[in-house]
Amino acid sequence: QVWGEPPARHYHALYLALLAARGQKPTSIRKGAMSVVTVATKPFADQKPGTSGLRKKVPVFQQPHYVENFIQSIFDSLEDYAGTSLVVGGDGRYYNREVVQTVIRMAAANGFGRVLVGRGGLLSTPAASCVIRGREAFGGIILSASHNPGGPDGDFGIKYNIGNGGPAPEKITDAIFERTKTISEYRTLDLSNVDLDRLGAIEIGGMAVEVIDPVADYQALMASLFDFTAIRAMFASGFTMRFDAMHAVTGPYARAILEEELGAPAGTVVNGTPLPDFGGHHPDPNLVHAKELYDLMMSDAAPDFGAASDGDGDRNLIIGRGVFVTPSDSLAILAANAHLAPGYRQGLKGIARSMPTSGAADRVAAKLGVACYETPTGWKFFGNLLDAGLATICGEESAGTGSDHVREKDGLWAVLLWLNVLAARKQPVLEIVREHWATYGRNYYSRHDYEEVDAKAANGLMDHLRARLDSLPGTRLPAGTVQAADDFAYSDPVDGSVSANQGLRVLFTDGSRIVLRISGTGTAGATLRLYLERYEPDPARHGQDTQAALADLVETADRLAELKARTGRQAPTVIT
Ligand code: G16
Repeated sequence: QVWGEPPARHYHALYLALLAARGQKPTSIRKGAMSVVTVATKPFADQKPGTSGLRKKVPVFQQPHYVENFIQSIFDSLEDYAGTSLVVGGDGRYYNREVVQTVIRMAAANGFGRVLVGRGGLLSTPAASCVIRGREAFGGIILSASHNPGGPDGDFGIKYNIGNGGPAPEKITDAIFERTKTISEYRTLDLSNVDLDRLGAIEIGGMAVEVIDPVADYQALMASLFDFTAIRAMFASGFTMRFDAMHAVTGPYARAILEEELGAPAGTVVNGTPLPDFGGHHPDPNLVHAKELYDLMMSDAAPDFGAASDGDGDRNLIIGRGVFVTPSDSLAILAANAHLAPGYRQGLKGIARSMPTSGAADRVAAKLGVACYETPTGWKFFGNLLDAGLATICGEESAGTGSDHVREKDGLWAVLLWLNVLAARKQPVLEIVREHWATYGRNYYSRHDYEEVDAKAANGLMDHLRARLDSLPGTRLPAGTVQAADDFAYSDPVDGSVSANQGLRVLFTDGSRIVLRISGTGTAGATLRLYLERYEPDPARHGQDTQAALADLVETADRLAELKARTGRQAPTVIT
C-alpha cells in the first residue's frame, strides 16, 4: 500500500474482526446504536446529471430534500458497498460544508463502513480521484460546480465517482436519474454535525469518519511523477512564475507543492485562499476570467511562466511570457514532451482527446506511432481507455489535461508537467511552442460560446443544422468545400457502448472544421458552443492572429446555423 493505510476492504475486515471480538455483529450495531431515520420524500423532475454530475443554482439545492434525494438515488444505484469506504470532499464553495455533513450522515445510515473526508470538507477533484484510487475506496462524492461562480446565488454540484477514481459512466448516471424519478424515501442519521476541521477518525453510528489532509496523498503522487530536483534547481536559479488559484481549491495544493516543496518564492501563488464565493470572481481559468494574469504575462513585467486553475482544480491555463498556449496545443506539446518526466519515461500507450479538441494531438500520436482516440465531451469517456491501458495522456479543449495517474483531469499536474519540460529543455515557453508548430504544423483553434441562450432557440438551431447535414458534402462555402458532415457518435472500444448526438460536425477538404454543440454544464438557459479549427502546415504563416485566421469559418458557421438570427446575438459571449 503506497499510502501507509490499510486498504478499505482490509479495513472492513479489521472492523468486522473487532466487532466479532466484542461479540457483536455489524447489523446489531447499526440498529442499536444509531438512530437511522427514514424520511418520506417526493421526486424532483430536474435531477438529470449533465456532462459532469448534477449542477444547479444553490437555491435549487437548498430546497428541502433536494440534496438528500439525489444522494439516496446515487446510493440506490450502487451494489455491494456495505462496509466499504466512501471519499467525500468538494471545492469549498458556498454550501459545501452543509452537503458534506448530509453525505456523511446518509453514508452511515446506508451502511458504508468508512467515510474519508478532506479537512474542512475540501478535496480538489483530482485529489479526490487520487484518494479513491490510493486508498481503494468504493467510490466518492465530489461537491463542485467546477469553474462556475459560487456564493448563495451561484452554482453548486454533486458528482459521483466510481472505484477507479473517475466520473461514473453513463450507465450509472442514467440509473441515478431513473432512481430520482421514483424515489419515495431516504435514510439518514439523527445526528449533529461532525468536526470537519480536526484531522483524525471518529465513529458515528457504527461508521468511521476519517478527516484527512486534503493535500498529502496528492502531493506524494506528484512527487512520484515529476523530476522535483530539476524543478527545484530551476526555481533556485531565478526562474519566475505566477500561479493564480482564483480563490478556489488549488491554493493549498499549489502553496504546498510550488512554494514549500519546490522552493518557488513566497507570493508565487496568488489568490491562494479558498473562499466560498471565490472572492466574487468566476473561477474559470480562461482569458476572460484570468485576464489579470494574461495581461501580466503579455507585459514587460511578465515572469517566465504563468498558470491558473479552476474552482475544483481540474482545469488549467498555461501562459508563457508573451504567449497563451491553447488547451489543445498544450495537450499536444505535453504529449510530445512527456518522456522528459520520470513518470512517463517509458513513453505513451496512446493519446485521447474529446471530439471538439483540435487535431494537434493526433499529429503527435502519429509521429510517436501510438493510437489517438476521439471521444465525446466529458472526462468520463476517457476512463475505459485509461483503465484498459490504451491511452496514457488525455485532454480537452475546455482547459483539461490529465493522464493515467488519476481518472480526472488535473490542473496542477499539467502545470507541473510543463515545469518539468521547461526544466529539462531550458527554453522559454514561446520557443517551445514555435518549435512544436514548425515540426507538426499549427492548428489555429478557437471556441465561441453563446451563453444563456433561450433553450428552445438553441435546440431549434441544432435541429435545423442537423436536418441539413446530409446535403452538405460537396457544397462550396466561404471556408472551403465540405468533405463530410455528421452528428458525432462514439462507440467505446472497450465496452462497446454507443453515445450518440455528441455534436454536429462540418468537415472541410483542407482539414478545417466547424463543430456545434450545446453545453452539458450550463445552469441557465442553453450555452451554445461553436468550435473552429484550421490547420496550417506552413511555418511562414504561423504568426497570424487566431481570430483572423478563423474568420471565414465564423462566417460559414453563421451561414449554416443561422447563429445571429436564431440566438438574437450579434457576437458570442465568450471567446477562448
Ligand atoms: C466538464 C467535463 C469536461 C467538459 C467540460 C465542458 O468539465 O468534465 O469533460 O469538457 O465540462 O463541458 P460542456 O462543454 O458540456 O459544458 P468541468 O471542469 O466543468 O468539470
